[in-house]
Amino acid sequence: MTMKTDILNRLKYSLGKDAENASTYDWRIALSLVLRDQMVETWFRSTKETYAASPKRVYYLSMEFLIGRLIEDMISNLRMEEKVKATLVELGQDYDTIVHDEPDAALGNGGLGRLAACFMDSLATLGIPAFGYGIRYEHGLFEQSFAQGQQVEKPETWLTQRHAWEFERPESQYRIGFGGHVDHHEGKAYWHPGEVVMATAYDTPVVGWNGDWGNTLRLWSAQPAKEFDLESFNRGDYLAAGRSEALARTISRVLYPDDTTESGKELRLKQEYFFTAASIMDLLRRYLKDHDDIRALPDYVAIQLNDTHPAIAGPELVRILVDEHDIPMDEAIPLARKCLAYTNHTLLPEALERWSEHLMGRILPRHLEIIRAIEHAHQTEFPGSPRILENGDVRMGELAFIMAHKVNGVSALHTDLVKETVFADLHRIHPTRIINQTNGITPRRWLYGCNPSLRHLITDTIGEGWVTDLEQLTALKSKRDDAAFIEAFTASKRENKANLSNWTLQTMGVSLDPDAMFDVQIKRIHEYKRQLMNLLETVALWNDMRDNPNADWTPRVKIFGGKAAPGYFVAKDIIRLINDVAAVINADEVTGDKLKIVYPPNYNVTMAERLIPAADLSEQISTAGKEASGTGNMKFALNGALTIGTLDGANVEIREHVGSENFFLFGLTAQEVMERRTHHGYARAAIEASPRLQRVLGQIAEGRFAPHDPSRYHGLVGMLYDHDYFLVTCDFDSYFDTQRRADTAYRNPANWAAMALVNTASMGWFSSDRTIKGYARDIWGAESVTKAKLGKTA
Ligand code: Z2T
Repeated sequence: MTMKTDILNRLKYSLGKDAENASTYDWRIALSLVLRDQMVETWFRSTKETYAASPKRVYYLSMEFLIGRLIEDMISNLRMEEKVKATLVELGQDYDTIVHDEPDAALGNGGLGRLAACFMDSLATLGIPAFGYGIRYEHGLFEQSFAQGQQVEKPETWLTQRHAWEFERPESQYRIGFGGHVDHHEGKAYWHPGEVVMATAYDTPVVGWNGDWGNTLRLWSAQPAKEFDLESFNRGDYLAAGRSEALARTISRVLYPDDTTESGKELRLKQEYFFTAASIMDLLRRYLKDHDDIRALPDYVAIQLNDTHPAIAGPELVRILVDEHDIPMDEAIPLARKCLAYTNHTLLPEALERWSEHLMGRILPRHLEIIRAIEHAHQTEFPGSPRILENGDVRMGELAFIMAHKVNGVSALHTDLVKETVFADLHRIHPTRIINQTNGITPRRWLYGCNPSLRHLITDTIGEGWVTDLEQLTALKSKRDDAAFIEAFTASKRENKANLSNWTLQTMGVSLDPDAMFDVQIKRIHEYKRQLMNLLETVALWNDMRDNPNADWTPRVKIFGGKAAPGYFVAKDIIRLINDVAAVINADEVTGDKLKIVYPPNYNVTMAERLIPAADLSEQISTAGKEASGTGNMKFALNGALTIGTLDGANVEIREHVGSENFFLFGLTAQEVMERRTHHGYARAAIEASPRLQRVLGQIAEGRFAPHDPSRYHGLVGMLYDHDYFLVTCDFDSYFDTQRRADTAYRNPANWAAMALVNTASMGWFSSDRTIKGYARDIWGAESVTKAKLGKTA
């Protein structure tokens, strides 16, 4: 059968529509179902091969999977782009319209969730048998709009449409208990939960490159436990009967919108336990189907904890081993540890999860007992070591560390800081436990998929092997002196910039000059990421341009994108200031097209795929020591943008790979930052030493950008004078000067393009395939089942 007939059949039999009456949505779902059928073949074959090989399986537990759209992944990984395009032409449908109709699966806040999605793509491409486990949130990250420049949040509703990629698994249901009490009889513990909800599995196949391997992303949805309710109901306990239904309705309802700030809410703890417990039960059931010795579990199961959110996995696994398999506590703890590993994603103290013992005891009484046993065992072995239980709190970082056989940081610098700061004492006791695995990005989405013009140029030059072996890009380095190639490389970037300009024109009514430097900062809005410093530099540049309007300025477009956590008021003020400044500068006829600011609302994965290929300059300007890694930084450099950045996170390693001459470095180092904070009045001193900064702060404080509400930004400016914890003021001059060096470099287009090309050609190491091979080798002891086909995996 042809793909055309397949699609028409799906339209007819799955959607009940004929071609005459089908909407874009109908066509999109019909096409998705046809593609899903293809994936199922790979998926079944992989499942069979996994059972036959009985290898170690990897379980990636993550509260977030920031997937974005799936349709283009499916089309390109199945190598069906040409076929789909041709078929849609036959059917009189527009490919782009259909592809863009899919809503983003925005089940994550930022880097941590996107990393999990890149890892799923690499695990499948490498043929490593793996499951991703998470929550099937009914509402993903909120949608952002601006009203008079201020962020407005509204609920995200991706599941009001049919999610064509998933399969509901009513047979994979588990009862998840909460609360109640624990009885002890003859040395055994019996937990009697006070409420129960059901976890139902929804599976999305994740197919790797070429359709060679397929894994599963299994997301849990909460459902009322009906039989339990009926029992309470019959007992006349009407409140208990309703409770499980109410809990079930809320538990998988919505993603918490905080990235690196902890909310400490009871519902959040319930979400964490809900998906962790379901995942552990599920993987144990799978294991016990083919194995009878529970003590061999670590030979077949590797569980990765994506930050501390699933750290309750430690006590949960111990609970099952002790209470259900009668393994003694002192044996159960090290057995569980052999299965578990923990990735730390931040050093920010406000992000480190702690739950009050009181809350933990109320929601998970048996787990609190087990946490005390874990604490006791560790203190007995290492007297005086850091405690899990401190000041009436359960510290999840310490719990995760103590229950993991490996703990990893996400960049070289971050890993050093993990050893020196948050886990310094635990590191002394367990000196081989902390290791580094620098983050990576999938080249399938972040070059092949998002940047077709560069993809074609590269493939025409070096063949297609780079898609699964990104280090092959180094072959492009020799092209830096090839004028024809440089011209083609420049033309590809220009095409992407023109496309972006069309999009901003259509969506925001602003067109951009494709000859201007496109300078992009897209990420969550956070003080440590210093969008404010970028904006202050923009205002300073504007002042200089107006002072000297006839000078030969390098035209710039400043592009911002990102959401603020709804309760993070300083971040929301920064958003409002960006929009207020944009309104004034964009209306200025003196500077005109030489300086523009655009801030498209509702930044998400799909928007990143549009903006990154069109960027000339990538803003990676966090206060040194604060950005654990960054992964956007990698996406930009891979797509031929130059970075302006600090020595923070993975910037350090990016600079080493691309060469310091192809990277705009500025600012204090992590050590200097810590040192500077000990100087009394460092911010005021920095401002007094910088007339340019003084002038900008004066303008903002006077209401230049909010004439009808001149005191609007007094708080923000006052904060810079008095606290400035993130050293915006101290790094400002160095940042401004480095921006002017970028201006100068941009005026030599051939040289700029050569530098950009070296960036692209040097980014092979940042493939998430490399990262996953590192985890497989150093943490999981897992292997590729398809490695014969893929060649080297080491
Ligand atoms: C997050 O995206 C990150 C860290 C978090 O700490 C939480 C969230 Cl939601 C709890 C980010 C880091 O900020 C970023 O530097 C890093 O690249 C990313 O995780 C992936 O490791």
